[in-house]
Formats: sequence, structure tokens, C-alpha cells
Amino acid sequence: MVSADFAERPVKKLVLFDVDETLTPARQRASPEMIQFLRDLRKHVAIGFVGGSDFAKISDQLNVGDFNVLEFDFGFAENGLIAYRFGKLLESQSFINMVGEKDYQELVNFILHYIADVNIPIKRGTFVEFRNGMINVSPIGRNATVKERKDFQAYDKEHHIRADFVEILREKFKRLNLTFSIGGEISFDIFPHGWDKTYCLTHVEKDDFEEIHFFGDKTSKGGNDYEIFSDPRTVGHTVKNPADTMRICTEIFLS
Ligand code: M1P
Repeated sequence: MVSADFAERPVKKLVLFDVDETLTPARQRASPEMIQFLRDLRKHVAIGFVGGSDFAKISDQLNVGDFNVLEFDFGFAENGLIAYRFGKLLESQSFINMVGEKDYQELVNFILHYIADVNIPIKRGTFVEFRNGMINVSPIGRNATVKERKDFQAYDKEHHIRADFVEILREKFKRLNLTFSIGGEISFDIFPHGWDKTYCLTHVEKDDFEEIHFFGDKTSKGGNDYEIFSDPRTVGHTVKNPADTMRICTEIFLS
């Protein structure tokens, strides 16, 4: 039986959305059309976002006009390690508690040495971003501009900077049981096994929805939407961009 908190929604289903390239262009803001679409959709079903980024970045992308990111029924940043239900923060675990300071330092020291030695056309700043549920590693640095990001992404496609780096880390830190996930344009995320986007499902289980739909763009194996997209608890949908999300979702839930 679906939680009474959703009594006014005619359809007792939850629709979860990835953020970058699903609700917004990568690292940019949602369009006013998308915001209106989400407001309309929420009259029918429960809605949530599940992004790999931290909550501050996702808020920047989804706080558009008078829309507040906490208007989503569920808000999941860092794959659900930061979780909101009806705007209220839920309890969660942390990367540092799970991994421990000693192993974390060994990992981060290795990463920084590796980045110091890697040859790429430009380097900027913030090569490791420490978050609640993961660390994010970028060989060019998170301070890169939009243009520098696009240039790095193209360079990386040809030279496999991130893929090679991840392979070395996977081998060297096998004992820590970590997942290395290349989800964006300039970086990759590192988190304990199981803390991929399926983690957020633990927060919605007790609401007992009839179905949970997930929309994402990186749904093939190796992409950071793959696990939740292929999880038996969800009905997965692959989209190419935000316009595609609105089109498919309208067909399923609003027509
Ligand atoms: O949401 C996908 C990824 O978005 C960002 O990646 P990048 O800066 O490389 O484009 C990061 O916030 C990353 O953690 C996240 O998985």
C-alpha cells in the first residue's frame, strides 16, 4: 500500500530522473519548460532526482525562477548518500566513515602523485573533491571553464586519460572494494561498492510505490546510470537529452 503522503497523486508511481543531460544540459541549468513540465508531472505522480553530483551543484542547476529543488518529493545527491524526502534531510552514511582515514589518505596521496605526473594540455585546480558519499577526481581540475571542459572531454576520448587512471586505481586499491565511475565530462567518482545510484532506492522502499521509473542518459554498461536503470526494482528509460525526457515521460504519464 503506497504511503498516505502521496494520497493526492492519482498515479501511485515514482519517477526518478538523472540530472545532467536528462533534466538539464551537462552542469547547466534546467530550462523554464522543463520546470513547468516537472510541476505538471508532479500533479500525477511522485517525482525525484538522483544525481552523482553534490547537492550544491544540483541545486544550482534546478533552482530556476521560483522553483526550489526541494519541491521534488525526493532529492538524491551523490547517488542518494545525501537524501531529501519532502524537503527533509534523511539520515545517511559517509565515505570517510566507511573507508577510514588511513586508507583514504593512501588513496588520495596516490591520486595526487599520479595527477602531478600525467601529461595533459592544461591543468586547473581542485583535482580531488571530497564529498559526503564519495570523492570526485579530475585530472584537469574542477575549476576548468565550460570551454576547457569540452576540450578535455574531446582529448580524453582520444587519449583515455580517465580510463587508464581508473584501471590503475582499480588494480592498486582492490582491497578497498571501491567503485570507479566515469559519469561526467572531466572527472570520475569513487565510492564503496553498492553506493551507485541504486543506493537511493533504499530511501524509497518504505513508501511502497506500485512502480519506480528511472530516466537517464548513461544507461549502458560502464555509465553511471547503468545499475539503477537495470535494477529489477525499476522500469528504466534511456534518454538522449532533456527534450527527449519530456517527450517520453509525457507519452507514458501525461497522455
Ligand atoms: O552527474 C554526473 C557527474 O557530473 C559531474 O561530472 P563532471 O564534472 O566530470 O562533468 C560530477 O559532479 C560527477 O560527480 C557526476 O557523477
